[in-house]
Amino acid sequence: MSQFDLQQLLGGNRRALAKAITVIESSLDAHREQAQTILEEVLPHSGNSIRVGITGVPGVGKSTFIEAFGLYLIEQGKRVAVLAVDPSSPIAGGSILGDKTRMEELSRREEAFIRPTPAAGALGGVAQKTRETMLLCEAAGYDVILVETVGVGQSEYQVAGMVDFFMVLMLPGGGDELQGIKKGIMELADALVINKADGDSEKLAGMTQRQYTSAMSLLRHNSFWTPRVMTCSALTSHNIDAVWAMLLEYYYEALACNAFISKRNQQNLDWMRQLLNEMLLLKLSQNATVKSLLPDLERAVERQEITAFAAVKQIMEHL
Ligand SMILES: Nc1nc2c(ncn2[C@@H]2O[C@H](COP(=O)(O)OP(=O)(O)OP(=O)(O)O)[C@@H](O)[C@H]2O)c(=O)[nH]1
Ligand SMILES: [Mg+2]
Repeated sequence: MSQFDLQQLLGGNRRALAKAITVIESSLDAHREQAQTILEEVLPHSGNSIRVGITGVPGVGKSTFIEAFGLYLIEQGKRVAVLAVDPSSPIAGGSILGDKTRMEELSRREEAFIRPTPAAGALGGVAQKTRETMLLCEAAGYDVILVETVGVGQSEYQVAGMVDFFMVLMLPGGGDELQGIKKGIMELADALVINKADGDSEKLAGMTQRQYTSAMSLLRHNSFWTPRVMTCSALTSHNIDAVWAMLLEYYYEALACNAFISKRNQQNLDWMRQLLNEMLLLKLSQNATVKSLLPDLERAVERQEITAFAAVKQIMEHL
């Protein structure tokens, strides 16, 4: 990236931002070094945003919510970036962009930047690239970063590990096994937001809210923040302002008690450790001697001819 492009990016130029993200997402060897340079250059300009993770089962209304919430934030004078982590999408431009129909107005706004899920493949996977893209968006002056993920797999953990606040969208009613959302994910939640609290469902949403409020109080939370349970309607924008008010409350409380910065520090550290693990594994799997030894060792362990520890020790000697 030229100095000119970097200045453009820092000035909030969307084309320069998109170009930089393309380099970050590229799996070409030639781009890898360039990507590192870009990241090092933007790092000092990153960090000035609220990072919000949004998850929920298909159909809960994530896209509709992001459209309503994003437009509300723009009204409040914010610039909003929307990123997606969808490991099930094999190609870039998959799910979230197909969704631009649901974010039609938002995607047309100058103050919004919407980026689909990156293609899978490289070190650290899809979530890794989203994390880096987030830094670029911050450097380009986006105040709120919304990271969307489908609430069905491992990606929620990765998203929760890169945001300041993690929100789970729910449906009115449900009840049965927390609507297919795993308990582990509820434990990650800083807020449950019951969407579609409108029309005939409004009453039910209120009941669901009370149910989840007591369910959540049974979960252990080792943080200054007690997770909230609230209702909204992405369709009518009812309570969308209350969701933002809650986020701001979290933000100022977290800042005041130092939890904001210490959470981010911890996330940085986790990120590094995860990368280190992956690189070590990669190196190991590329080692020719290890490759040739491995089948025999695995067979020997299977048949209990040697212990697992002895096998691993032999492998480590070749690293
Ligand atoms: N009544 C009502 N309908 C809603 C609301 N929010 C979303 N919907 C509808 O629910 C359906 C699914 O909404 P989406 O926003 O596409 O849901 P999603 O979570 O993004 O779904 P996936 O992208 O498939 O994971 C659409 O028909 C929306 O119009 C709401 O607040 N109230
Ligand atoms: Mg969607």
